[in-house]
Order: sequence, then structure tokens, then C-alpha cells
Amino acid sequence: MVAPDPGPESLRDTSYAVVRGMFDQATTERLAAICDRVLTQWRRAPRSDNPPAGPQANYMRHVNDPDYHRDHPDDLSFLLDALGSPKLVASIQTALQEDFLFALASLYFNPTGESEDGFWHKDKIGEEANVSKVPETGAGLQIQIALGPTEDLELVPGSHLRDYTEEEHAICIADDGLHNRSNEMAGALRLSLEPGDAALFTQLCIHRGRYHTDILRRTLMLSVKKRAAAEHSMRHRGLDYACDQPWFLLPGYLDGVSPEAQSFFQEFIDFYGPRWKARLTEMIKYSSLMLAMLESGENPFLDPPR
Ligand SMILES: O=C(O)CCC(=O)C(=O)O
Repeated sequence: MVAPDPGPESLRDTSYAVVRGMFDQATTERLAAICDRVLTQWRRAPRSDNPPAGPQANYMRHVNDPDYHRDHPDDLSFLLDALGSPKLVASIQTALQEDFLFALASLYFNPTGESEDGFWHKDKIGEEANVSKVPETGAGLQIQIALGPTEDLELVPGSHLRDYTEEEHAICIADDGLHNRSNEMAGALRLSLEPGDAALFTQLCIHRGRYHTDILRRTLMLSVKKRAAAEHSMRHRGLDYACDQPWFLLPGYLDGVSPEAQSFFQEFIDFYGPRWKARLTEMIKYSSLMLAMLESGENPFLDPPR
């Protein structure tokens, strides 16, 4: 008999949870079409070089960047609605038992270049993991939503509760990571997801993806961050590539999104908005100064020293 999937309430012990049928077929198909379109645009005109687009790329960040939806505003609200859907948010709350914020939305896909097995790792989240009220779940959670059938995510259940064993260390860390794509990881579990299923996992467990050119993969990933971790990282590091999403300030960015999803994203906006605005203010100050200098014909930087 097949063992039942652990639910979100067990994630603290099991490292992961699966919620079958998080999204219905129609929603999943529309999300898949939106993500396909965004991926095509990203390959042609990526809005960020992290990670660089190219034949070995297997994920992209910020699927919700409005530039990917300029001619498709309904797609953006549909996507945001799904990412902030009450069922999804409730399952995260059950798993974390702690206040959290939206962090980012990514898309994982099969590469077009060479096939690769991913490398085993625990995410490097440093001190952020130590400030949470529930240490077993670290700084937040990754939630993968299968847009097509997938068995591309593997993890070692329970490995978040301890340091690497000697055998795991030999694979993940030793010899400068030379063996970290090994297919001999003891206790590894390959998650089998159908379209619309969601897998939640903690960044603290050993995990990896599979990136085979001939196995179609379209997996939307929502990342959330505990508020305590977000506060810690803002104090120590300021804005980073993940939370620097000033497009949330655009008037009408949340138009058409359900009130429940809006309130999920509003917490993110309330937290980071003042930092995005401070950065914008700086940019306006410098760009208006630059314009004034150009208009006056004076350029103190290019002029030879007097
Ligand atoms: O699903 C994948 O391909 C890997 C995801 C991963 O490594 C991560 O979220 O840190």
C-alpha cells in the first residue's frame, strides 16, 4: 500500500508536505499557459540576469514582474490570485505556525541545452534560520505547484532536523562539492506530483531538482519568508534580489486580484514599500540632478580638474 502524503501539519517533522489538487484543472492549465508565455518572453528579453538566460537555465525569478504581462494584464491578476489564494496561504500557515510574508515567485523548467541532475544542498540561509519562533522550519518555505506532471524534486525527509550525516556530507560538501550530483543519496524521496498538486518543503532539508532536456517541466514556485527572518535580513542586509520588487508600488498593480490575495500581498507591500520608496527617492534626486547638469552644459565629472 502506498503511504499517505504528509500534510502541512506534519511538515515540521517530515521536511515536506503534499497537498493534492491545490488548484483545479482549469486554473492549472491557465497558469501553465501564462508561465509558458512568460518563459518565452524571458528567454528573449530577461528582466534580470539572476540567473542568466541560456541553454542551461532551469529557473527564472519574478514571474510577476509586470513587464512580462504588459499586453496581458488579466494574466497578471490571475497569477497573483493563485499565488495568494486562501487555500494555499492556509496550508503555509498550518505548516509554519508563524507570521510570514510573500517573498518571490519563480518558475522551474527543463533546460534546452544539456541534461543535468541537480546538486544536493540545504539552502544557505545563515542566521535568518535562528531568529524564527519555530526553528524546525527555518526562515520560510518553498511551495512548488506542478503545472504539468513532475518527478523532478527530490529531498531527504527529516534531514532538516539535524546536521549532515557523514555519508550526506561526503555527497553534499566534501571535495568542494565534487560529488554533489550523486544518485546515491540514502533516504532520498522523489516527489511525484500531478498538475495542480502542491509540494511544500523547508529550505533546511537536503534537496535538489532534476533538469533533463527531454522531461518537460513547468513548476511554479512560491517562496515565503517568516516575518522575523525578513526583519532580521532587512536590518543586516537591506533589499536583496528577492524582495526588491518595487513594481508592487505601481497604481493598479493588484487590480482584479481577490480581496484575500490582495491582503496577502498588502503585508509584503507594507513591509518593503518604505524601502522601495526610499530607493526611488534617491534615484529621482540623482536623475533630476543629472538632467539639470546636462541641460546647463556643466558636467563636473567630465570637466578637467581646475
Ligand atoms: O526544484 C528544484 O529544481 C530545486 C529547488 C531548489 O533547489 C531550491 O528551491 O532551493
